[in-house]
Order: sequence, then structure tokens, then C-alpha cells
Amino acid sequence: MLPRQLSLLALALAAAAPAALAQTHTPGSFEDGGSTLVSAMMMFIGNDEVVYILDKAEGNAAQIDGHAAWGAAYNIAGRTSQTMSVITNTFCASGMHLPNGSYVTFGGNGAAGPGGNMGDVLAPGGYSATYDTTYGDYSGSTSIRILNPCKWDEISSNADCQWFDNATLLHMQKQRWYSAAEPLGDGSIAIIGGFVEGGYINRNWPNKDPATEGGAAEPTYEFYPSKGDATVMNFMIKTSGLNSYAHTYLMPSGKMFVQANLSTMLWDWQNNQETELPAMPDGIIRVYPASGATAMMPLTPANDYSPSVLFCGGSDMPDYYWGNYSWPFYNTWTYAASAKCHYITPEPTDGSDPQYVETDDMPKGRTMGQFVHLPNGKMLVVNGGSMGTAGFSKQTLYVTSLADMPYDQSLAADPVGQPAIYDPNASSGSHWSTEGLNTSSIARLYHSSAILLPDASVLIAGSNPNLDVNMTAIYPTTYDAEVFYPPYFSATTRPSPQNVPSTLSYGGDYFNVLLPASSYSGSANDAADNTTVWIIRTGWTTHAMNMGQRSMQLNNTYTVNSNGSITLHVSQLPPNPNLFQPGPAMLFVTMSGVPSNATFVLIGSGDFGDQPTSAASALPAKVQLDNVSGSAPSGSGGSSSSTSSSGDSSSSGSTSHTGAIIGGIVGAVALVGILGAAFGVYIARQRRAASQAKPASMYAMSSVGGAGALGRRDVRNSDSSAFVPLQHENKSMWDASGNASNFSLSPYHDEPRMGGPSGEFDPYYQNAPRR
Ligand SMILES: *[C@@H]1O[C@H](CO)[C@@H](O)[C@H](O)[C@H]1NC(C)=O
Ligand SMILES: *[C@@H]1O[C@H](CO)[C@@H](O)[C@H](O)[C@H]1NC(C)=O
Ligand SMILES: *[C@@H]1O[C@H](CO)[C@@H](O)[C@H](O)[C@H]1NC(C)=O
Ligand SMILES: *[C@@H]1O[C@H](CO)[C@@H](O)[C@H](O)[C@H]1NC(C)=O
Ligand SMILES: *[C@@H]1O[C@H](CO)[C@@H](O)[C@H](O)[C@H]1NC(C)=O
Ligand SMILES: *[C@@H]1O[C@H](CO)[C@@H](O)[C@H](O)[C@H]1NC(C)=O
Ligand SMILES: *[C@@H]1O[C@H](CO)[C@@H](O)[C@H](O)[C@H]1NC(C)=O
Ligand SMILES: *[C@@H]1O[C@H](CO)[C@@H](O)[C@H](O)[C@H]1NC(C)=O
Ligand SMILES: *[C@@H]1O[C@H](CO)[C@@H](O)[C@H](O)[C@H]1NC(C)=O
Ligand SMILES: *[C@@H]1O[C@H](CO)[C@@H](O)[C@H](O)[C@H]1NC(C)=O
Ligand SMILES: *[C@@H]1O[C@H](CO)[C@@H](O)[C@H](O)[C@H]1NC(C)=O
Ligand SMILES: *[C@@H]1O[C@H](CO)[C@@H](O)[C@H](O)[C@H]1NC(C)=O
Ligand SMILES: [Cu+2]
Repeated sequence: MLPRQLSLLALALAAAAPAALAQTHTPGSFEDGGSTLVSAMMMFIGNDEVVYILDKAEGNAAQIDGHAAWGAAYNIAGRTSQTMSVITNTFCASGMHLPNGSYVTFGGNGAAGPGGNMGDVLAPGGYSATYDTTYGDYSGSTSIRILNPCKWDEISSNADCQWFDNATLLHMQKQRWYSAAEPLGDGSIAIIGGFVEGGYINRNWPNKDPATEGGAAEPTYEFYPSKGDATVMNFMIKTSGLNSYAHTYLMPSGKMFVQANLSTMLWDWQNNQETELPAMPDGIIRVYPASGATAMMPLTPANDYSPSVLFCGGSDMPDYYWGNYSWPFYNTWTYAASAKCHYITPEPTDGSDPQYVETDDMPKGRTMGQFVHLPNGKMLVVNGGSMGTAGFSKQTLYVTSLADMPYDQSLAADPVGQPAIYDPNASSGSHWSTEGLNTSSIARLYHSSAILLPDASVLIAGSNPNLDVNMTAIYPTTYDAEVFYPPYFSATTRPSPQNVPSTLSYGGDYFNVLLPASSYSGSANDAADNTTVWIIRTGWTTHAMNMGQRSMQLNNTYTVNSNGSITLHVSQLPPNPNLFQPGPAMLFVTMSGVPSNATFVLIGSGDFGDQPTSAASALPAKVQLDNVSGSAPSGSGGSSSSTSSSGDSSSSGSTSHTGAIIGGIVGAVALVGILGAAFGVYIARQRRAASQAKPASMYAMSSVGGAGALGRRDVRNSDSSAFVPLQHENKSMWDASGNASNFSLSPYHDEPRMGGPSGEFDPYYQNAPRR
């Protein structure tokens, strides 16, 4: 059947049968998620249909334009992928959404070739490569790449749907590998720190030059779009060595919470002033490569939208063990990861001093665990291992040959395949639960990722602690995705909210959402009292972080209608863009802990700049009606009498919902069509709005200089005495054949890429006809 016919059929079916559909997934289980084609080091959700995936440039079997691919798009409904062209090496980049719903990724490594060696076209000086003729990747050190999310069917055919990735036209001022990225209230993004080229941690040993490590560390910050020259952040010098992929969270005041090494601060980015906050307790490192799980806890009316940041796991390995750029000075896999959790409220509303507070230990120690916000106010932690650290290496100080490395290149071991769920609202001693959660048999160690999907399941993918693709290593390059189903999939009925808006503002008029009686069972008053509205930004997932991830419960009251439906009166976001920065998010309505499917919303003006705010309007008082009930079968999600326990249904492995399978499939097919059609309209509308509203000069572009090849040499030469040049390091960690005769000193290779869908890459805003 043609997609258009399907959509029409779907619309017809929807008109005839608007009732909520039963779910057919076992709560607590993992399902086969299909292949991601490239290893999913990074993921983000583009829309209802597509998750975008990035890998490093490596020898994936999947091809594009005659070379190995390192980008892909994943079809959520079909669990299939298609490769996408990416020009530069995205190896350990950072990324973020933009206020208009597009996405951006920053930096990466130099060009890489087979074996993880430097590419074969070297930058002047020979310390890194600008291009590799086998893998076809250009250096990504300074790259700023932009992607406009598209419908699945459009991706391969529409030039506007491709990555814009041309470091000649658009690039950062500095080379950054493992930089932090955090959006500001105006939608622009702070890009902080990183390695210039890289290694295990960001220091030489002894650490004589903590600021720049002789040119290997990048202690500055800059913004996209630019707000001026890259400037040193003293905190990067203070935390030297363990400061890459710093943990960053914008606070209500507009200052930024920054955590790295054992240090914490509040950063006033407008004046580059730092206010010291307490050190991380118990000597636990939470940044890469200790890689603790971290997230801002849900912002709710109950906590008055006061942010607290939670850190779990990581490693309290002694300082010396972390080693240097080349490798750890310890056999990391013998060192247990931490199970401890701490949170801090960086800007307490009562004026008290911020402090780290210990909360319940995770059920098991984890490095590389990562938090995924669920639309019921809870936080899922998945992935990681109980031993060692992130990173990979061919040796340590003590195991000097790859053949003797017990887990091949992995510096972690003992994967923790069982998720755990943290309930911020639970009482002390009972925050964590693993009840009814199955254990995955797929190791998700270094370079894994996880992200919430629109049906409130969780996509888990990646794992590749290998320099280049290796399918036979103990922890191999992993293409298999999984979909994890949280306990609320025990519900037989999911809420089906109607009239959810597609844009939200900071303050202003409340909006009404209608929940039909078919969305719940039992007393309407009880169901309404137990209904919450969540906006979740799933973030940019990589390296055990979901950069930019946030969860916020919108305030609401309700009116129970005599026909059994419930009208929710829902506040816009609080009038402070720093609480939830402008851009895309998913909105869920959750009844008695059971979420609806998501509606994609755009928050704020859709553009960079000061966001309009207005006072929050008062919500109408709640209106109850006795003797009114829902029409969903009892035991359904909205039922206040629901007693379905995730433990029961998942441990038995059986499901009581098989009767609904046929209906579910028919319904799913129909809904996919509806969502597809609706989303097409949404994107087209967004595009039109964007092309009408924005002048062609909207990019803050720098056309000065090339892709950084020349600049790199100056950086390198800044202090050669303290820096062991990377081609030396490469002999060990990167195993470059790097002898001097190989250094060709070729000019930067920057020819137009041929053979793409449109034959060339026009920046979206230039000349390219908009659709
Ligand atoms: C790291 O330390 C080891 C052992 O001292 C040394 O062999 C190696 O050259 C150092 N690497 C760098 C980049 O300093
Ligand atoms: C962490 O920071 C401290 C200074 O606060 C420094 O002494 C230590 O070497 C740093 N650790 C690493 C691994 O760089
Ligand atoms: C939520 O709305 C109620 C009713 O309008 C109001 O009393 C309360 O202050 C609001 N809470 C927050 C955190 O805005
Ligand atoms: C958390 O607890 C508070 C106070 O009991 C309650 O108002 C709030 O609704 C709860 N939040 C969630 C997400 O359950
Ligand atoms: C994969 O890893 C194994 C174990 O380290 C090694 O023996 C093998 O040579 C590697 N394969 C490739 C293609 O690098
Ligand atoms: C039920 O009542 C509400 C409020 O009057 C109305 O908006 C809705 O359309 C009604 N639903 C049905 C199915 O009649
Ligand atoms: C509210 O929802 C929770 C699940 O989040 C459930 O345990 C509780 O029984 C519900 N309460 C009422 C009054 O429906
Ligand atoms: C509503 O419920 C109350 C208490 O259960 C009962 O007394 C009353 O008769 C009911 N009213 C109607 C209209 O059903
Ligand atoms: C739990 O996981 C095991 C192994 O991964 C699998 O065989 C089993 O079917 C799973 N059970 C459920 C209920 O998903
Ligand atoms: C939610 O989305 C899933 C996946 O697209 C679909 O199967 C299901 O029917 C939807 N449920 C509702 C209540 O819309
Ligand atoms: C969003 O903004 C970016 C940066 O200005 C731009 O490149 C992109 O094309 C915009 N996306 C859409 C859909 O207009
Ligand atoms: C990048 O843009 C420049 C200037 O327009 C162009 O010459 C070059 O071919 C482009 N590079 C790629 C890889 O498309
Ligand atoms: Cu990495």
C-alpha cells in the first residue's frame, strides 16, 4: 500500500475508533531493536519517526558514497536504519538541539583511517590528519554540523535533510574533542573545554602545564552562535586532567553549574566569573572517563521548579591511577566502580549554602551508567559496567601488550545489564527499584547510548570499546539496538490526550487538553487528581550523558465532564527560559503513572535570542463530579484501582495482553500513518515559518581561515617541551605507523564531495530551494 493511501486509511480508522489502544509489550523487558548500521556512539531524536545516529569514522561494513558510513537514521516504527553521509569525523563530539528544532554537533577528532590510525593526509606538522582516503573522513576537530530533522521517507532524497558539515564554511574557533555543550536561555550554546586531539585523560604526567598541556588541552569556552573570542575558563585549568565532557547545567539565575574532576562551580558566563561550590564527596570522579550517571532531577510544581542535579556511580580511583593521555597507570578493570549517589541544589531558594547530599546507593556500582528521564517523574539508569572506567587502550602502564589485555581494548568489565529506576519522590532507603526489570545480555560499555522514545519506551544502542570495528573482541563493536519497556507497559490502556498544542511559551495563557473517558477506568475524580503533564527533552546521548536532557512537570488543574472526559487546564512553562531552554521537547500526559504517547512541541520563539516571557495566568479551580467514571477496561493505565505490578508480568514472562495483539497491530499501523501525516504538516509549517522569518544571514558564520589545519600547528608548537607529540603517543594508543617518512605535509584536502543525493552540499540557507 502506498504511504499516502495508508495515511488516508489511518485517518478514516482514527475517525471511527478514537479509543486508546492496548499495548503489547512486556513490562521490564528488552526487545530486539534492529540494527543501527553504524555503532551508536551518539543518538538524538529528530521527530516521531526518526532517531539520528552518529559513530566515529571507522570500518563499518555499511557503506555510503563508496566508503564506510559513520552516520545513520533509525526508523523507530520499523526498527531499520539507513546510512547518512557525514563529511567530518564525529569521534567523541558533543551535541545539542537548536531553538528551531534542528540539531548541532561540535568537534571530534582528526581524520582517522583503518585501525584507528591517523588519516593518510596529514596536517602540517604531522600531528594529526586532515583526511583519510580509505574511510573518506575529513578532520572534525573544529566542525559545527547541523541537521534538520526530516520524515523518514525524505531523508535520502532531500538535500535539506542531510548533515550540513563543511568546516570551511562553519567551524569553531578551537579544536575540541570531548567538549561540553550547554544551551543558554537565549538558545545559543556554550561549548566548553576538551582535548585538542586527545587520549585517555587530558594531562601529561607529571602535570607541569595544567592549562594547555603543551597544546594538547583546550581550556577555553566559546559560543554557537559566536559571542566573541574563545576565552580561558580558569575552572578548566583547576580541574586539568579530568575536565573533558564537563557536566554542565544551566541554573535559574542564568549561571551555569559546572562539575569536573572533584570540583564544582557556578559560572557567570556573562562576566566569566566563577563561584566555587563544594567538592564532590568521597573522592568520586563523575566526568569521563569515570563517567558517573548524571541528570538534573525533574522540575515540578512540588519542588517549585528548583533544580537539583543527581550524580550516581563513577569512580573513586586515586589520582595517580588516572595516568595521562596515553593510558591509565592502573589496570582499571580490577577497580570497582562506585555505587554511591549524591545530589546538590546549586541555587537553594531558601538562601542556604549549596551542599552535596548523599542519597541511596544504586543497586550495583556503575561506570558509564546513564540516566533517562521517564514521563512519570522517575529516572531510569541503564548501561555501563561495574568494573573499571570508560575509554579504550591497547595497554596500561602495567599491561604493555594488547595480547595480554584481559578485555582486549576495553578499560571496563562486568557489564551491568539490569536497569534500575530512581524515584526522586520516594523516601530514604527506597529510592531505587529493579523489581520486574529483566537483564539485557548485550554488553553496553564504552560508546553506548540510550534515549527515551515517543511511546515512552527507551532505545538502547551502541557499545564499542575498540579503536576500529572489531566483531570478535570480548566487548565487540555493537550494532544491535534494544528497546526497553519500563513497568508502565503493564497498563492495558494508555491515555490519549487531545488538543495538545505544538508550541509552548514561557508563561502566558494556560491551555486545555481533553482526556476522553476511554483513557482511564474508575472514578474520574481520582483519575484527574492523579494526572500529570510532563515535558521531556531527551537530549543528545553520548558517553553516558544525555546532554541537554531535562524533565519538567507542568502545573495543572482540571474539570471533570459529565460524559466522563476530563479537561486538563495546563500552565505553560514558568516564565524563565533558563529552567528549560528553548527548543524541541516531547509532551506526555500521565495518568496514575501511565504515560500517553508523546506529542512533539517546540518551546519558545523558535529562534535564537531573548525569549518572550509573560506572567503565568492563574489556573481555573478544579471541578470534580461524583459518580463519573472512565470507560477503559479496569486494570488500565488510568485506573486508580490498577494494581498491576511490573514484577508479576515480567518475571513470569507471560503477558495477559495477547488478546489485544491483533487490534494493537492494526491500530499501530493506523497510528503510524496518522503520525506521519501529522508530522509532515508540522515540519512543513516549521520550515515555512523558518524561511519566512529568518534572513539568510542567520548563521553566525566564520569564513576566516580553513578548517583549522594551519592553526593547529601553532597550537602544537606552543610548548613542545611538556608535550609528548601525539604521533609518539599514537605508536602506543593509536598504533600509528607514524614514522617521519610518512608525513606528507599535503595541503588540506577539501574537494567537493561527489555522489551524494544532490551531488553537492549547499548550506541549507544558501541558494538551496526550500521545500
Ligand atoms: C604517559 O606516561 C607513560 C608512562 O610514564 C609514558 O610512557 C607516555 O609517554 C606518557 N604519554 C604522554 C602523552 O605523556
Ligand atoms: C584533579 O584536580 C586536582 C586539583 O584539584 C589535581 O591535583 C589532580 O591532579 C586532578 N586530577 C587529574 C587526574 O587530573
Ligand atoms: C500551580 O497552580 C496553582 C493553581 O493555579 C497555584 O496555586 C500554584 O501556585 C501553582 N504552582 C506553581 C509552582 O506555579
Ligand atoms: C511527589 O510528592 C509530592 C509531595 O507528596 C507530590 O505533590 C508530587 O505530586 C509527587 N510527584 C510525583 C511526580 O509523584
Ligand atoms: C579484534 O580483537 C581481537 C582481540 O583483541 C584481536 O585478536 C583481533 O585481531 C581484532 N580484530 C581486528 C580486525 O582488529
Ligand atoms: C465530553 O464533554 C466535553 C466537555 O463538554 C466535550 O469537549 C467533549 O467533546 C465530549 N466528548 C464526547 C465524546 O462527547
Ligand atoms: C495514583 O497513581 C499511582 C501510580 O503513580 C497509584 O499507585 C495510585 O494508586 C493512584 N492513586 C489514585 C487515588 O488513583
Ligand atoms: C452519586 O453517588 C452518591 C454516593 O455514592 C449517591 O448518593 C448519589 O445518589 C449518586 N448520584 C447519582 C446521580 O448517581
Ligand atoms: C529476560 O531476558 C532473558 C535473557 O536475556 C530472556 O531469555 C527472557 O526471555 C527475558 N524475559 C522477558 C520476560 O523478557
Ligand atoms: C503509541 O505509539 C505506539 C507506537 O507508535 C503505538 O503502537 C500505540 O498504539 C500508541 N498508543 C496510543 C494510545 O496512541
Ligand atoms: C535551524 O537553525 C539552524 C541554524 O541557524 C539552521 O541551519 C537550520 O536550517 C534551521 N532549521 C530549520 C528547519 O529551518
Ligand atoms: C565546503 O565549502 C567550500 C566553500 O564553498 C567548498 O569549496 C568545499 O568544496 C566544501 N567542502 C565540502 C566537503 O563540501
Ligand atoms: Cu569517546
